Parts: sequence; structure tokens; C-alpha cells
Amino acid sequence: GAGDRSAKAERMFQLMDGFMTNDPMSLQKDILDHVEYTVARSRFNFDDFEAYQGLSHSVRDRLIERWHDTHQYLKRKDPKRLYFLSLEFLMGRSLSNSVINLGVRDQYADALNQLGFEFEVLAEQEGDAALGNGGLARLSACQMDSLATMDFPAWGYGLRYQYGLFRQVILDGFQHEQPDYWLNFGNPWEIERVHVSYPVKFYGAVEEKVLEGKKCHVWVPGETVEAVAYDNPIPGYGTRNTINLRLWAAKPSDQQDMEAFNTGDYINAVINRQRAETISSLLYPDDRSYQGKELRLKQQYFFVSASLQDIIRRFKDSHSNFDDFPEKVALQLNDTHPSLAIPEVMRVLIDEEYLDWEKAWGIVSKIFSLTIHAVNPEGLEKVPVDLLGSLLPRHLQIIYQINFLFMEELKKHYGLDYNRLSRMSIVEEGAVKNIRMANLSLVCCHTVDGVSRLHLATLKTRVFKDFHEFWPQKFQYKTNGVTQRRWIVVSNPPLSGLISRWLGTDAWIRDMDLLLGLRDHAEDASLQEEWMMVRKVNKIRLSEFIEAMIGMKVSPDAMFDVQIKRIHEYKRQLLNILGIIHRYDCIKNMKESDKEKVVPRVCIIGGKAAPGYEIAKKIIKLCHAVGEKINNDSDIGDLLKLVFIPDYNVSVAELVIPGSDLSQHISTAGHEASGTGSMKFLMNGCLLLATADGSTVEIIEEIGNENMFIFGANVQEVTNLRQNGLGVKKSLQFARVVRMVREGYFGFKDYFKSLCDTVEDSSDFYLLGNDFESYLEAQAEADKAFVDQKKWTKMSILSTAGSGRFSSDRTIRDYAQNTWGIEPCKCPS
Ligand code: CBF
Repeated sequence: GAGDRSAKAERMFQLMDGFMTNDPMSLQKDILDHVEYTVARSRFNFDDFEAYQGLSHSVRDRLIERWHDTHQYLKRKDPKRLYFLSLEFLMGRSLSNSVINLGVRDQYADALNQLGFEFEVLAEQEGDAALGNGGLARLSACQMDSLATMDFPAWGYGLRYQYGLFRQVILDGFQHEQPDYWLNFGNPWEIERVHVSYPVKFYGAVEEKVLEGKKCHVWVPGETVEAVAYDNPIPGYGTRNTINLRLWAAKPSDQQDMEAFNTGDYINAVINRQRAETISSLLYPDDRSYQGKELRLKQQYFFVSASLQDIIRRFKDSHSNFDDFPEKVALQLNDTHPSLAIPEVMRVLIDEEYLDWEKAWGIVSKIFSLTIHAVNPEGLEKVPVDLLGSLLPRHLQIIYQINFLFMEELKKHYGLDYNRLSRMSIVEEGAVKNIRMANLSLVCCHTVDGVSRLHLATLKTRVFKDFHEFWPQKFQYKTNGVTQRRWIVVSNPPLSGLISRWLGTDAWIRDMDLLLGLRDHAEDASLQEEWMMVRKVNKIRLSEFIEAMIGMKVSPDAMFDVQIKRIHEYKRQLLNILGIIHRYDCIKNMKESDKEKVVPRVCIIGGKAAPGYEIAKKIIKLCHAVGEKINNDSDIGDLLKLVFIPDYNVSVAELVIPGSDLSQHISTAGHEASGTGSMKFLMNGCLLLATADGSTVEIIEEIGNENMFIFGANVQEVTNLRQNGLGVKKSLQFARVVRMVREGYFGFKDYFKSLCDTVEDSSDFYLLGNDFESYLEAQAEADKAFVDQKKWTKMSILSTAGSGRFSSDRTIRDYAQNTWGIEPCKCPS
């Protein structure tokens, strides 16, 4: 009875005895208990990895406590919640970030010391969670951190891939891909929720029925798969709020294959059941093209359907009808990958909740918003109608109906302008009929965001020109940002401490605009000295890492010049390598006495090429071939080194960025939607060598041209050059370095031919030849500035000082106010 229940609750309360404590004894006991009972190793005999496991389970307990409290509190308050749907989250490691956000980093370090362990050493035991490809996926992770830190009532939803982004192995300079089975040694940061699972349907047919005098659609599926929830608590910094990232794994459904079992085909029935798990088995490793793959479409619908069942169940727990659904639910589509959520909500509201079309549409048109991350119309997702119709027959009907009504609306506005109608239609006619996922999203979302100011201009004038003319009010932009918790506090503790000392507060960790205060001290000799010391420490750490990774010794006194990101023609790693060849060629042909004037450089390149992207793979090979030549040339010595860092990932970035002097963001203007790597370097006081592309345009406004090295054609010039047929005059220097590659100076003559062809005269789409001269000039400016270390240090301080605008806290605040309409909801401490 009720009496029993309250007595039980009282007993539980006594047993729980308030929050977990963080004194050294309690922490040590927790860690050792987990080593003994969770990891099942003797507390008298365990190694670093087991200590890491015990440690992370102890941290996880503290996360869970806050996470429960946050959910209880939000349940009681019932604020409007944001649901962030993304197919990719690049979380990296969790341990250091968690203890910093929980405010227990030093307590754990002390507790471990007394046990004879070092926190830093144990933190190195953790593998990266790489459930994403690049910028878009790491942005999602940063945004989750900001949502939690600023107390927004938010959930992330995604897929729990068994294989994350492939491991890059370099053999003889060639990239090879190996599977990343990241769950091999368990994942202490997730909580399996076996009881939180939903059936997801595929294939089959739609039957029309009349129920209580009303025509209804009943989807009879051909296959059902179960989605099981895995929860990942995301702690905010300086708050008790801890939000949830819920990732779905596919498991066979109990309803599946009963017939086969009954007919005695036991073996095949078991094998068929295992097939269900393939849906969440792997992350597609291409960050640009997603076209027409059945498994990819299944993944998209699988995570969308499970998430929406979960969201609607939560809503229905405290609401009896759907009238205030838009006041309680904001659904964010991270690119068009989750856009099947739109027809799915329509289907649930009409076929399962029996709302009529107008009412359902009224709701749908108020809840969805979209962020576009692509710049190219060719990069937008399309799904063949046949594929969609066979996998999701009811959704195809709904999409056709949305399109029919949309076309009618357009006709009222534009008359029978068939060209415009066909451009804007959700259905693309042609030899293969396709559904244009971007058009579907644009029709149904109340807001469409670009990721930088320049990107929005591109969307308005090029990619979605027609849509912008029709619905100008839908289009906004929120310049991307990154979280300073991970990208300064976790990855650069010496700088973090230095900033807090000079500002007299660590409040900048929640309010990055405070960094502006550093401007007042930029010329202060003692700050400059401390700043240089911190940079030196980080450079030494990076040189040690390079030596451990590839066995090469590099001098921390040289300028560390870094380009780390996915390998793409538009990101122009090839321009960087050709520039390095030019530098090498100059030193080689220099008089011995002139060599003294050369600024020694260590050029560092890292990044993965999509497995099927031939040209990108050739760029990696070229980097190795050139490195082989330069690094072994005794005429060159320490004046120039070229290092390729294999298997670039989040934790490698955490180490490389703080140790960099100069970083390159050199995409052909108009091709990078935003770019976020630049912001991480900027925060860490690294100077940028960049084109006026993506969010660099806004970085220039904050930092000032004089503190950066900007070069190359701007967007307008790129357009003009292309309109004039690319027939630009190439410099002799450019022709020479390309010829060196073409003629086999670095070996592999035949292999590099097609790579050289991409930059020959009229085929040089990314305009390397056009920008080469100004690139070399910018590089020469960087050399000049580096010689004057005082000047360089001032520029470095001013870079950090002006980086506040590029915190994801600012981005998220803007989304909350202007796109999602959500308010903070702070759980009491
Ligand atoms: O908006 C985040 C990032 O997304 C991309 O990586 C993407 O579309 N996958 C863009 O290429 C970046 O410019 C952008 O910063």
C-alpha cells in the first residue's frame, strides 16, 4: 500500500544519504570498489587500463547522479525542450572533459596520486568515440556541451555505430583503412537502457481502411527492427545540469521471423535476426556524398523513428492532446540527414493519433528547424523515389501530398512558371526520379540556418535562391562556435591557468567575451614572457608526440606550421604541399650564407581521405613522398621538415593545436561553409594563414587583418575567374613546382599524373595556380613576423583575446532565442 511505499522511499533516502562526496578518501574508495566489483580485478593487482576503468566508473556515478536530478527537475517543470537530431557526434574522449565540467579534476588527481597513479597517464588510456566524420560531427559535440553548460533543456539523439570512423594506417605513404571497433574494451560513458526500446518498421505496403466512417492508412511492415537506447550523460560546466545524448542501437525484434522459427528453419531464422544489427553497425566514412544507399536511408529512418517515438511518449506522459506540442517541442535537423522526421511526424499524427491533415501540418510547420552545412547544390542529399517507396511506402505518399500542396501554393504565387516549379519541387524528375531532401526540409521547417554570414549569402544567392525569394523570413545564420571547455581548458591547461591569472578570474570559461580583457595586456612584457613559456611547453609536448608517433625528431624552436582537417581538393592541402616544395627548392638553391636567414619550419599535415576519394588519397601519398625527400636531405637539415600525422582524430587535435604557431585554413573562397578548426587554433593563440572563406571573414573582423595572414581570391573573384573559363596566368614558380612532381622528382611519376592534371590550366577548378603567388607572399609575411618574437607574441595574445565570439555558447544562445524558442531551466544545486 501507500504506507509501504513511503516507508520504502524514506529508507532509500536514508541509504542514499545526499550527494556523492569528493574528498580523497571517498574518491579512492569509489575507484577501488569499481576496480574490484565492476572491472573484477583485485584491488591489490591492477594496471593503468584497469585503473582508468575504475576511475571512469567512479566519475560516471557522479554524472549519473546529476543526470537523474536534471531529468527529475525538468519533468516537474516541463519546459519547452530542444531535441537535436544528428546522424553524427564526434565526442572524442570523455574523462578529462567530465571531471573538468564536474569541477573535480584536482580532487581526482590528488586522490590518484596517493594511490600511485597519475591522472594524465590514465586519461591517455581512453580511446576516442569517433561517431562522426569531421566538422559537422564535432560541432554537434561542442553544441551539446554548450547546451548543458547554459542549462538549456535539451536532448541529443543519434546512432550508436558499432564501428566509428575508420582508423587511418599509413603504409609506404599510402592510406589504408582499418575498422574502428571502439567498443572492444567496453564504454564506461554509456548506460544501456534495455527497457527503453521501440520497434522500427520498414518495407511492406499501405492498406486503406475505413474506421468509424473515416478513411485511414494502415502501414503493414515487411520488417521490424528494435531500437535500444544507450544514454550518454553530458555534464554542463559550473552547473548541476547534465543532459542526455541518447544513441540508438539496432537489435532484432521479437516479432521478427516468428514464422521461420515456427516452420523449423531455426538456423536461417537466427542468421536473419542478426542482420537487423547491421543497421547501426557502421558510420559512412564520406563527409560529402550520401547518395542513394539503402543502408544509409535505413539508418536515417531508424534513428528518426526511434527518437520520435521517445519524444512523443515523453510529451504524452504529461499532455492529453497535441495542441501544445509546438510549445513544448523544438526539433532541430542537423543537416538534411534526419529530414525523414518530417513525414514521420505527419504519419504518426495522422495514422496513429487520428489528426486530420490540416491539424497535423499546422503542428509540423511550427516545430522543425534546419541547419545546412553544405555549400554545393551537388552535395545535397537525394533519394531515388523507388528506394524510398519500397523502404517507406507510407512516407512516400505523405511526401507526394506535401509536394502537391506546395506546388499549388507556388502556382498561386507564380502562375505556371514551370521552370521555377520544377526547380523547387521536392520531386526531381529525370531518368531516375529523386526526392530532394533539402527541398522537403525547406518546405516544412520554420527556420533554415546557415553556419556563417558568408554561407548564408551563398545559400540565398546560389543554393536556395528560389526558396529565399519565396520565404525570405525563413533564412538566418548562426556562425559556428566551439567549446572553450574542451578546446582550452581540457587541451591546454597551462594557457587556461595563465589566462585566469591575468584576468583575475576563471569566469571566461562560461563567458568567453571576458577574454577581451587580455587586449589591455598584449604588450605587457611579463605576460608576453609567460605566454611564450606556455607556448614552448606545448611545442615540446608536440615534438615528443611526433617522435613517439613517427620516430622523427623536430626542433621546438622552429615555426610549427599546421594543417589538420579532412583531406579535400577544396581545402587545398595540395597548395600547402606545393608551397613546401617551393620552399625546399629555394633553400636547395640558396648560397650557404643566406641559409642563416631562413626561418626553420616544421610543416605538419594530418587528415583522413574518404576511402573512395582517389585524388585525396594521392595528396596523402604526395605529402609522404615530398617528406621523404626533404627530411632526408642533408642540405636542408632542420631548416625544413614535413610531418604527416597519421590517424588524425579529436584527441590528436587536442595535442597538436596548443603546440602550433601557424595554422592553415586555405580553402578556395566560397567552398567552406564555416570551418571550425580555425576557431580552436585562434583560442589557443595560434596565428592563422587563411583565405577569406566561411567564418574566417568574421574572424578577420574580430582579430584584424594585421594579426593574420590573409591571401587569395575572394568569393567574387573566384566567381569571375570561373566565369572567364579559368584561363588565368600561372606564375613560373607554380609551373615549376607542378613540373617537379609531374616529372618524378619525388618518384611515383605515373601515380601523381592525374593529381597534377587537376591543377593544369583550364582544369584548375580550385584555383591553386591563381592563388599560389599570394600564398607565397603570405607565407613570407609569416616568416618575417616570426623573426620578431615580441611582435609574434603580441599577435598571438590578440588572437586569443578576440576569439570570444567563436564560442559555441554564443551560437547556442542565438539558436535558443531566434530559432528554437527555448529558455534555460536550471536544476538547483
Ligand atoms: O558546420 C560545421 C562544418 O560542417 C562541414 O564540415 C560539413 O558540411 N560537413 C563543413 O564543411 C564545414 O565548413 C563546417 O564548419
